[in-house]
Amino acid sequence: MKMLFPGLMFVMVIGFAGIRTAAAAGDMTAQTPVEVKVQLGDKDNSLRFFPATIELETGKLYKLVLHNPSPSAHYFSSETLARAVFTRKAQVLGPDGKTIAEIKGIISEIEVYPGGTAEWWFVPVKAITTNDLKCTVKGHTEEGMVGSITIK
Ligand SMILES: [Cu+2]
Repeated sequence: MKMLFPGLMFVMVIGFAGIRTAAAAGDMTAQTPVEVKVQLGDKDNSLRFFPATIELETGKLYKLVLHNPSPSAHYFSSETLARAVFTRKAQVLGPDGKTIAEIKGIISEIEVYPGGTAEWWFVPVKAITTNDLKCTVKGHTEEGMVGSITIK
């Protein structure tokens, strides 16, 4: 019985170390992000998303890069996507491509101005299929600036 106690302590110490390691590995926001690029409009001012179909998977960290090369401001807006992801941050890039602002908290839509780029870093936590991706600038949805998003 006297010999059993040190052995038990050893098992407990190793056990707690194991729990700590498992918790760190479970931090999905610490992954290297999968980059997905979506262009809002184009130089000819087409009212489209390129691509208009986006496929994602739950549990992976994504860096959704939203670039607007067009002469008009555009929104990237999907209520269903916003409710199916955990947002780590959003970033605004300056003309040299360096981050000039970082926004934390819940994001539901992002407006990108002509020539601008924003990044939305998130981890999808729910499987969805939606056609509610749209640009909410007046008239753009009606002109076809819409898309679909699937999270598997
Ligand atoms: Cu638009």
